[in-house]
Amino acid sequence: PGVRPLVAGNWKMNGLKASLAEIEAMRKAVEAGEAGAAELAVCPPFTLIAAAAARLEGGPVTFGGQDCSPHASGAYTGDTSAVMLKDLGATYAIVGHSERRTYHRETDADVRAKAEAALKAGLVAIVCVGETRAEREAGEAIAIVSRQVRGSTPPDGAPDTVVVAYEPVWAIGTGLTPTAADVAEVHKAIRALLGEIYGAGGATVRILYGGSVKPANAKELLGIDNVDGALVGGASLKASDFLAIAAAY
Ligand code: G2H
Repeated sequence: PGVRPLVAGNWKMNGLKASLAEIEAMRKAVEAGEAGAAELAVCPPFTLIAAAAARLEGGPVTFGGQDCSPHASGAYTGDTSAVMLKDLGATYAIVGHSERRTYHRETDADVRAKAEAALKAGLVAIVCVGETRAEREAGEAIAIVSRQVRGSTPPDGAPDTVVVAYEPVWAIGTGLTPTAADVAEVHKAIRALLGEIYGAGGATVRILYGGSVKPANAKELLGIDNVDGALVGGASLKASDFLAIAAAY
């Protein structure tokens, strides 16, 4: 609905110093007008964010963290706060990615607390939701995703401080993607819920699709109604693939 699409790269626990060259290549390509109309964002691991920030400063490519603490600072060994990300010039914090929900047992309430911390720090929260294969096979996809959206989004945010990313867990890193009809159905349900939560603002919250997005399927997936961009994992590590996805816009 007239919003600028967002193509965000989630590097997960991938990337070493040498990968900064990919980030430089992304900036160059976007500055040269080779990346289409979408906003490009990259979320490298925390170890690379400061160096990425230096390379992206003043340019059109935005960046963010893959997680943030619900706290602003303090005795939380190993954690990184949204305030710290903002301090480096970040725009986004991904929260509630299914890998965090699974491996770190994050609940909807945990994810909402992180999203609220992100907003408080002046970041945009990319709130991830998605059903497992068993949940989809049991016909529960919409119910699960609805529960996650209701429970994980910050009620005071939106439309431009919240992004929702729908990532069916069974499509993540597997090469499997849902049918266009399945994606359309879930995104439509999320759109309706966002209207309930945020009122008129819900219409312009960006809803991203994530899960095995690659150059070969980007055009189809990104052309679906209520799909306002993509959260890209594996295919965001190489600038050429990432840019080819963004070129769908
Ligand atoms: C889903 C996605 C990015 P991939 O997790 O968040 O990863 O594109 O590798 O499936």
